Amino acid sequence: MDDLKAKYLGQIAEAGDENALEAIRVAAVGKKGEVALKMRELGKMTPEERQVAGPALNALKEEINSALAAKKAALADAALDERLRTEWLDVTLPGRPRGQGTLHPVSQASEELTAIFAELGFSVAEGPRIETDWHNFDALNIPGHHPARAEMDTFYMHRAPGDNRPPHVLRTHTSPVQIRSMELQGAPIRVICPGGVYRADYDQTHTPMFHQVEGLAIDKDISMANLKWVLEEFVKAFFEVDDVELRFRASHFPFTEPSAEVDIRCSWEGGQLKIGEGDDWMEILGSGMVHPKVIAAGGIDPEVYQGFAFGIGIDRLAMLKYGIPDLRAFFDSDLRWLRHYGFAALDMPNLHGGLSR
Ligand code: 2NL
Repeated sequence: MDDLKAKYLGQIAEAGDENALEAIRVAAVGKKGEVALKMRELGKMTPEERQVAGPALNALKEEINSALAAKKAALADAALDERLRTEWLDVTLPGRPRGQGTLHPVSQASEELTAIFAELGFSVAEGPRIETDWHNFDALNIPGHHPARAEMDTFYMHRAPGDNRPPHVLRTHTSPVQIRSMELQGAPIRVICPGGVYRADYDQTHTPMFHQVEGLAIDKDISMANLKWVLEEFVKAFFEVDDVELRFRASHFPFTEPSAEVDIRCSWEGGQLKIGEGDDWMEILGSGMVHPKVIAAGGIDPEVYQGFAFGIGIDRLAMLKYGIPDLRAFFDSDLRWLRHYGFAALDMPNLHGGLSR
C-alpha cells in the first residue's frame, strides 16, 4: 500500500496538465482503478486484517483525491499566471488614427459666399432640383422656341404614357428658386439661391451637374448702382482683396433688361492669378435688371417694384480661389489633390450642414 501511495503521489507531482491528472485519477481511484481492485480483496480477508486494511485503503483514496485536487488547482494557477504574463494590454497606448474627411471645395465656397451675402442682407433659399418647365423657363421669359430649351441642353423627365402635360425638367439654373421666393415672400426681397443645376453638356470645361448661386434684390428703387456695389463687396470679401475693379459689358439674357456680364481686373503673371491688379480681365458672372415680365411672373407688380439679379458659377469660383486647375478634380472623390493644393478648409472646422442651404 505504501508502494501504491508513493507511485501515485509521485505521478501526480509530475503531471504536466489536466489530461495527465485525469488519466492518473482513473488508474488510481477510478471504478476499475488500483485502489478499487484492492478494496475488492477486502472480502477475502479475515475480519482482523480487514479492520486494518479497510481504513488504510480509504485513507489512501482520500489522500490521492486531495493530491489530485491540489495539483489541479496548482495547474490552474500556473495557467492563469502564464496568461497574465503574456496577454497583457497596454491601456495607455494612443488610439489608432482614423482617416479624416473634409468639406468639398464647392461646399466650402458655397458656405463662404452665403456668409458674405448674409452680411449684405441676403437670406438663403433652396428649391427642388426637378422643376416645372414653367418655373424653369416660362417664368423667366424664356419662350418655347428658345435654344436653351432644346433637347440638347435640358434633361427632361419622362411622363407616364398618355400623360400629355409638359414634362418636368432638371433645373438648368437656380432662377426658379427665386421665382418661388418671390411667389412666397413678395416684395421687397433680397435672396440668394445656391445649389446644383443640370445641363446636358459634358466636355473638358462642362459637367452635366454643376453649381450656381443666383442673387435677387427687389424693392421700389433698386438700381444697377446697387448691383455694382453689392458685387464689388462680394468679390472683395470672397477673394480677400482690399480693392477690386469691375467692368460691366453689355450682354443679353431673356430674364434681365438691361443685361451685363461682369469682369474683374486681374493678372496672370507667372501663371499665378492675382485679383484686383494687372491688365487682364476675367469674366466671373452675368447680371442685369430683372425683366418686368419676370417680376410679374413672381407675383410682384413691375409698375411698383424693380430690382437686379445675377448668376455665378460656384465651381469656377472655388477653382479660382483655391487654385484648382482642373474641373475634373471635383469629381475624383480623392483627397490627395486637396492636400496637394493646400486647401485651407482642411484646417477648418466643418460647418457644412450647420447652414441651411
Ligand atoms: C448667366 C448668369 C444670370 C440671372 C442669372 C435672374 C433670376 C431671376 C430674374 C432675373 Cl429670378 N435674372 N438670374 C440674371 C442674370 C444672369 O446668370 O451667365 N446666365 C446665363
